[in-house]
Amino acid sequence: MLSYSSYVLTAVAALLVTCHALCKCPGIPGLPGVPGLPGRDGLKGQPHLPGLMGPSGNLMSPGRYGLPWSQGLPGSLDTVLYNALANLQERLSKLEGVLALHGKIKEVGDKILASNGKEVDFASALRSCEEAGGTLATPTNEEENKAILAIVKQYNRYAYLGIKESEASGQFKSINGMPLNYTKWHQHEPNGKGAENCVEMYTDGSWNDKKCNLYRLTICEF
Ligand code: MAN
Ligand code: CA
Repeated sequence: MLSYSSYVLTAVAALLVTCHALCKCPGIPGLPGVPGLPGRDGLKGQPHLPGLMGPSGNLMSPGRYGLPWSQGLPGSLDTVLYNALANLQERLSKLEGVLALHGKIKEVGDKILASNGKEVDFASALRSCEEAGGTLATPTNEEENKAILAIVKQYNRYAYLGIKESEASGQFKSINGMPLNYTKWHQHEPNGKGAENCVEMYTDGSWNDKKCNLYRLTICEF
């Protein structure tokens, strides 16, 4: 199944290609990301980008000021693109609401967390997350740790986190290579001394270094 972002990107790309073909405009600068649009603000705690507010605090109307990514396009197309993005954002926000209502996703900051409910070894868990376009959930602050914990509690199963011990230094690092600026080790952990290279989350949210070949809940972040 395609992810939402794939649909958004495909839709925006299709629009831009169409506009470009229609107006033979001098060139469309790259999309810097979707600007904040009016309307529903996403779920609780979901930050949104600045929004199209002019200096007076009024909504910047499409076609009047020009959207940052549509410079050189006539105002009418500006409006078309603006409306298309606003509709997509509204639609995505509704779908996120439905999925959250059904307990299928948790949103924390810009991350979406989800589990397939499966307990597998670390490599298989990571593979499933990557095949779905994400990675293993890796808490980088207390808020994210709590959101992952909510899923651990939902399934009442320990989960592997996206953290591994590096062969060379014996230090635990995020699987994206970043150092751990936030940790939630259980008392006396990590204690594996090189023999426990993965990390599990307990049902109280604390962490334990653990062997990688056990069966633990898969929780992904997107
Ligand atoms: C087991 C393993 C270890 C853990 C200790 C804690 O031996 O789960 O990873 O550190 O229990 O007592
Ligand atoms: Ca341990």
